[in-house]
Order: sequence, then C-alpha cells, then structure tokens
Amino acid sequence: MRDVHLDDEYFRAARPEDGSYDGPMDPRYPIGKFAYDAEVTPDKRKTWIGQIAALPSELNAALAALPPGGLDRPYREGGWTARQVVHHLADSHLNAYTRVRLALTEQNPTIKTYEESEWAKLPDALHADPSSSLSSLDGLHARFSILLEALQPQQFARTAAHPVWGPITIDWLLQMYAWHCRHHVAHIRQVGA
Ligand code: NI
Repeated sequence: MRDVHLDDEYFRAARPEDGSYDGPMDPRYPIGKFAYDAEVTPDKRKTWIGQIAALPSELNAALAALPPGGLDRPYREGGWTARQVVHHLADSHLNAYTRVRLALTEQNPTIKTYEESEWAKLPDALHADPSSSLSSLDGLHARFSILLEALQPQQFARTAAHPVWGPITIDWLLQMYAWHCRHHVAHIRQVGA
C-alpha cells in the first residue's frame, strides 16, 4: 500500500485534539488522527505554516531530549525507531514540497506515490546519522515556509490528483503536513517519555 500510514491516518475517524476523547491513547496517534478543517481562515493558515516552519527546531529539541540509546529504540512496540522517524520526515516532506510545487505550476497534476514503509527500510533510513536528514529538513522547511507565506489566497485552492486520497488542494496539503510534523515529533517524544 502506498503512503501507507498516511492513508490510514486520513481515512480513519479522527480523534479530536481538544481532549474531548478520554479513551486510552493509541500510541500510533499521540496527537490524534488527521482531520481536515474545512473552515480555513488566513489566521489558521498562518498557524499551520508556522508549524511547518517550526519542524526543524521542534525535531532537534525532541532528539536532544532522547535518553541514551533512544535513537534506535522504537516509539512503540513494532514501530519505527526514532532514527527511522527522522529520516521518514525527510522522505515525506521532500515529497510534500514537490507535490505543492507541482500543484502550483501544473493543472491538477497526478501525484506520484511512494512506498514509505519500504523507504524506511533502505540502508540510509536504518543507519544514517540523523544530522543528514536534519540539515535537509532545515533548508527544505525554510524554503517551504517562504513559499507558503507568499501564496495568494486563491492559490491554496489549486489541486492535485492523488491516486489514493483523490483530489486534494494546497490547503489540504498544508493542513496534512502541518499535522504530520507534530505527529512524528510526538512519536520521538514518546521514546523519551
Ligand atoms: Ni508519516
């Protein structure tokens, strides 16, 4: 399955982030599942763009707080290690950035999916020092936020065609990846908890 955990995250019912759900916390979804907010305002967009801009520093802080040996510890039973999560964020957000640029410059382009769980098993994702992905994310998120901050309101309605998710807008991508940043930083915090 492609983009497998994002598909899963998107299609299942959302667990509200406002704390109104009081059941046991699912370790896969420490901040709840993604839920699209259809009532978009300029202020909300600013918040989501801010979350994307903040990822490198949030990620650095979460990694710095890991206990000794924590980098190669899974964030949950059977889950990715903290190291794999860092490299997954670089994999995923390189794709996110490309998807947004394609949607801005082509008419409803078809998005290329990728096998994210297989990418997470490639040698660099298993063994590389996190600094390689941290420096990639640093530059990538700087450019990503400069781009998003400069968009005109109507540009957020531009679309792309995802083979699994269906038609999506830049507004949707913005919200999804802002959530995705916080989702995986929370996983790394779980390792240190
Ligand atoms: Ni992910």
